[in-house]
Amino acid sequence: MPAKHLYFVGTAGCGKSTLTNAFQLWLSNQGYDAMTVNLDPGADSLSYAPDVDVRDWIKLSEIMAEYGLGPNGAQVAAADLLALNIKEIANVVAGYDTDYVLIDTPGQIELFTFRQSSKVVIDELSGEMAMLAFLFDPALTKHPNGYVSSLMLAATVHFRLPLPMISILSKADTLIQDDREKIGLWSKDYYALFSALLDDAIDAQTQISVEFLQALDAVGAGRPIVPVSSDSGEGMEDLYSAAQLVFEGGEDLEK
Ligand SMILES: Nc1nc2c(ncn2[C@@H]2O[C@H](COP(=O)(O)OP(=O)(O)O)[C@@H](O)[C@H]2O)c(=O)[nH]1
Ligand SMILES: [Mg+2]
Repeated sequence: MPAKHLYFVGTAGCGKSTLTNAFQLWLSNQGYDAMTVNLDPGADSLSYAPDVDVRDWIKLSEIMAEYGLGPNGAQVAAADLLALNIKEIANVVAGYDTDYVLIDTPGQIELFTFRQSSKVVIDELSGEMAMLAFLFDPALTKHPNGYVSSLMLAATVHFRLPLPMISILSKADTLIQDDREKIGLWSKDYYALFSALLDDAIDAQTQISVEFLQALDAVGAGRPIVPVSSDSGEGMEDLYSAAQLVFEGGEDLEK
């Protein structure tokens, strides 16, 4: 059985690194073998020690000095250098005998989503058994317009990176029960989200949100969201089940 590769993707600060670590601990406690890979060359300080760390190959400070770049230019160069080094990194990862490879992606989502190099990275690193977990940031997602914005971002990521994807409501412990129920309902029922949008003052932003939502509905971008908290540990089993369903049941890779 080849290792299952799970990429954690989402906006800066949405909780990718923390969840990579928390989910590895949870899997280990359940008796599974799981390893972690940090793919973010720009990570200043990580809250955990990854098993394989791209910073052993690519250092942002060295790229800045060598090419005379500022931090943003260096991040972009690093994303492309990652593709040049990925064969070697993938060999190191493949040397681990493990069930799950948990991959922590760059803090800035555009570096992973909008660089052609990411497709090379995913191909080399993970082969067939790979999927994305897109993390919805709760602070944004609890407002109807913010939910639609997050959904558009998730749809963009899914469109760019042709892997099956599940939706995670990150940092669920920071939400009151009412907001969690609301978000859960919106993720299952677009009509509930439509009516929440229309409950707000109907300004230009709301009108655009409604139109985007209709388009997203038409392409079937929605999927039930899984609330997870790295702090309280809740939702880890649901995350595992959702991932297993994709890995074993097989969401159509072309979708
Ligand atoms: N309350 C709470 N805070 C979290 C959780 N996950 C992450 N955080 C905090 O959110 C911040 C950003 O997390 P991080 O994992 O570095 O985000 P990343 O940029 O997506 O990798 C950190 O201060 C974390 O401690 C969570 O489940 N609950
Ligand atoms: Mg991070």
